[in-house]
Amino acid sequence: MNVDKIMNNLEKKHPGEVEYLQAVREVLESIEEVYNENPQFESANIIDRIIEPDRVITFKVPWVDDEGNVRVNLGYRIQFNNAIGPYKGGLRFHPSVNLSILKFLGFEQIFKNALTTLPMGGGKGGSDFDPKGKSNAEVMRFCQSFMLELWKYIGPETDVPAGDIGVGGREIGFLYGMYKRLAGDHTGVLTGKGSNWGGSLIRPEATGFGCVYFAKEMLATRGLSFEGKRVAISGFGNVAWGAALKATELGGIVVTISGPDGYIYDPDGISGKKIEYMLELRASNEDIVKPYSYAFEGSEFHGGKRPWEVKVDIALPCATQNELNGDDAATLIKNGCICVCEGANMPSTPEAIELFHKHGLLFAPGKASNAGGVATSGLEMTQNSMKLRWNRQEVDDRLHEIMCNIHCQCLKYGKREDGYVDYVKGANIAGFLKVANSMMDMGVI
Ligand code: NDP
Ligand code: 2IT
Repeated sequence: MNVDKIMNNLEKKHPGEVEYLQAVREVLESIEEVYNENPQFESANIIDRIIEPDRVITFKVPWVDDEGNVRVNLGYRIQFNNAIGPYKGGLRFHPSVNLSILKFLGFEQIFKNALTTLPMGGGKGGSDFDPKGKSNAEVMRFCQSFMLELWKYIGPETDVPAGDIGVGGREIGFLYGMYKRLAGDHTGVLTGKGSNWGGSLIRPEATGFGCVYFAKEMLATRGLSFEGKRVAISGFGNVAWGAALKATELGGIVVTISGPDGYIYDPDGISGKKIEYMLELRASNEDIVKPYSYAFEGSEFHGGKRPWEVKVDIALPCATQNELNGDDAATLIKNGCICVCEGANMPSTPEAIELFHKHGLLFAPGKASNAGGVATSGLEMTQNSMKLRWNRQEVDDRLHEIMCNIHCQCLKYGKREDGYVDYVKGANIAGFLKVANSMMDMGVI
């Protein structure tokens, strides 16, 4: 395989799709060796077939705001690959959403879902709609209009969307209500549903919990644990919240959270009611973390900055893509950080990852360490199909087991001769082999 040649061609076909190209390059570079050892992949042209989505659906979403103005947003669903199960992946509502971002997320989702051990293909969707400052009624009307188009393309055995940035329990409720009305049935077409109407317990916490379970396994390879460790978390959304809860429960001291306006440093630790306050902040739709510094004495707000300048042992980036660059990585390393475990999708830039590897840090890519969210979505689908419901402990135990399993897969394919584990390589190879071998079994379709 000639990665540069493939990437040059892809760049020509999709100029300017930087996030998508970044994600594809990372995977190709990791799997190059394994790919070359398996000539059957080349004869079946697996690479060209796996790097392009099966289909890209785009549509307009007209809706009426509270003042009676007619607004139009763009809606998307990328059905990337369904070799191992129905397309599965979240919906993102954020003004930055574009084709490149959704294609990168959909591409990552293929391998992440393969790692979960559950039968789920990869997909992603969303809109450039900005939920910030919108009323409940506006969000509902937008979601209903979005689903009016999307419902034609999804189904419990076809494509099962869920949440992501800007899409939480409230949005899933509005989307599901509209789907139910249009389709006339009550099937598990979305995950992240409310627990009264088919949602799985632990799904809200799952991504953050899973990320911390994964970090716990990584630390254990060096005889370490969360106990007494200082932890920097970025973001203050769903993933950051779950990660803060579990890291604290395991004895870690979470000292930062962040938003687009800056970060909060709380040397006493963000625990107990402070974590619950994160939910209030998020629900306010204000998009800022600054009010935390008024609510809790001793905490500081650092405007326009990112939390990676704080001296910590463990960093959990849980906000968004490319939010931790080479300079941030150098600062974390200088300050003695030992472990970086991604809760978000692709938060570390390639330069940052290179530095983490060079300096021997424990580093986990999101497709392995944040897979707990989609894994628990998979468990929600299972419960929906069986028409029953597991208790919290049962779901949490399965989530924990899945995260340990993903960790083992990374060790299997990522351990170097000197003992260092390249989790990026491990995750990419394990995910790729499962999908590529499944594609081989099914012929050229
Ligand atoms: P939320 O909407 O709950 O929170 C997202 C957080 O990231 C907010 O703090 C948000 O602030 C911030 N953020 C979003 N976009 C930007 C941006 N362009 N610049 C700076 N900050 C930004 O989303 P989640 O917690 O669900 O998602 C966080 C990350 O985790 C994403 O990368 C997502 O893809 C990933 N993820 C989510 C899963 C899930 O189950 N929810 C599963 C696996 C991964 P604001 O919105 O105010 O800009
Ligand atoms: O990035 C992700 O894995 C998610 N946003 C969760 C997707 C899902 O289907 O639960």
